[in-house]
Amino acid sequence: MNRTVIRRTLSAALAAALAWTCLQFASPAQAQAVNVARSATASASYTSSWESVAAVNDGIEPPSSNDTQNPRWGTWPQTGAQWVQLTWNSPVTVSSSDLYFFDDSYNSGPGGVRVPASWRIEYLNNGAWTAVSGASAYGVNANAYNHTDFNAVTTTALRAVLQSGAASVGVLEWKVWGSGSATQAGNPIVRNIYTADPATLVVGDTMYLFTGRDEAAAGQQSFVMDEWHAFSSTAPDNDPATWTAHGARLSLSTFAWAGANAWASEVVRGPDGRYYWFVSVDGATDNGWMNIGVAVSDNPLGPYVDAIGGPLISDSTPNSSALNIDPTVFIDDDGQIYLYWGSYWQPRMAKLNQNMTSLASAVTTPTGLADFWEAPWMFKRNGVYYMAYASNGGSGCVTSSSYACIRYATASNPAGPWTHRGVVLGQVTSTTNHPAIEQFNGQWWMVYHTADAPGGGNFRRSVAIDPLYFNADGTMQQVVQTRGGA
Ligand code: FUB
Repeated sequence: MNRTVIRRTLSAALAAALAWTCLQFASPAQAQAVNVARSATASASYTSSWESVAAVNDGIEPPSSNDTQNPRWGTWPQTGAQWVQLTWNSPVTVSSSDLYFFDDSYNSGPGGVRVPASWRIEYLNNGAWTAVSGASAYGVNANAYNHTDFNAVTTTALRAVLQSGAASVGVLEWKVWGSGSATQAGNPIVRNIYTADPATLVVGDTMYLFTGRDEAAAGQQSFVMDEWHAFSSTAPDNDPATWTAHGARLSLSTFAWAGANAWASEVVRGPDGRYYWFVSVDGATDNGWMNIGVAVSDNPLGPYVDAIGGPLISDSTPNSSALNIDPTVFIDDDGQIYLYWGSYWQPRMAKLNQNMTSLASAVTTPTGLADFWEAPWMFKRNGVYYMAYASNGGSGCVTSSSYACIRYATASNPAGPWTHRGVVLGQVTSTTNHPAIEQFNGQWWMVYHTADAPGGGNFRRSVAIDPLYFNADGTMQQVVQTRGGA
């Protein structure tokens, strides 16, 4: 099959699909309350054309007040009294808030947006804006949340009125704690953006989740993917409240040689203790299609830099796959490192050197991965090697070859041969299917993506997580997919 046919086949194999509510964060101090801001619609007195008022309740944790990576609300060049408002479809009862100001003077920024001179919280009270009573504090700190307790009010709208000081004003995130109109628990676990191609990594007491981001417009029939996001949890579950969003942590711009398609990825801790983010990207400077690149960082959340300066795997790699995507890296107990990848029914494997950035063997073709399509995920349990992968054929799997289930195979050697064991995750609502399997605190999890989010589709996917159980003989039970608290 030539490249043109392959591309058309990919497009044909993937068909497509609103306003919604989002991820919540619960801190110990608000154990009973939920962040109802996530289910509100944000509006403002004024928003600079390059900023976004939706940023104030998008659930992304600001790295600092001068956040240059994530969406922000700012009013430059407007000054004076400026407000940002949260509106709910039905009444909420709220009694505290945490507000994080946008201030770009930090670290020698231009300083066109600064913390306000003062501010207050108002609520809609029988059609009139009324200041909340009993406010404990209206802090104006940068690089931190400013917490305010106040006497509980029941309302459909709340606003923060900011009086500018040295410059214009802005807000990066506003959490409002209360009850009512709360986001429904359950899959999908990220609700403010569309996410796809999950990969997990456990570091100490934290499970990290790395995903691609689907940015296709409603109805668009192709992938628009430019960046990868990170999330974390110390108690992973399918309740969005158990996950913290860290925003985009890697993008195409990290790879000077890449042009498009921030597709599936995986982060692995290398022998040197650093974190290696293996990604699928379309190279801009070669004649081929997709490549596998590697970025490296001292921290799971970055910052990441290109570790090679070019692709690790490309179409010019001898015996590479028809489509060089979907890397999964496995480090065995003896320290040997293995890279698996591939699509279009062509799985591939090569050993990696200890530097994680060069091949230590020729590329080989694993055998026994019955009906392999793409998206391999490798792990080891009780001395047995497991390979899960997306399959678009075979019995008991899919209603049409446009869709994929997740099959798995086992082996006694990481290089195979593999023995097919069956289906561990059935067809999902998106045409593509992509697994990450992880154990955390004794519980195994299947992380995957679907088209289940409001406005979702084949190119607007959302990550979900459900428990995975092993039988006594080491086989895996088929995962029960849940959604929306079901
Ligand atoms: O997200 C783009 C591609 O779709 C991934 O690389 C595949 O695994 C499939 O999920």
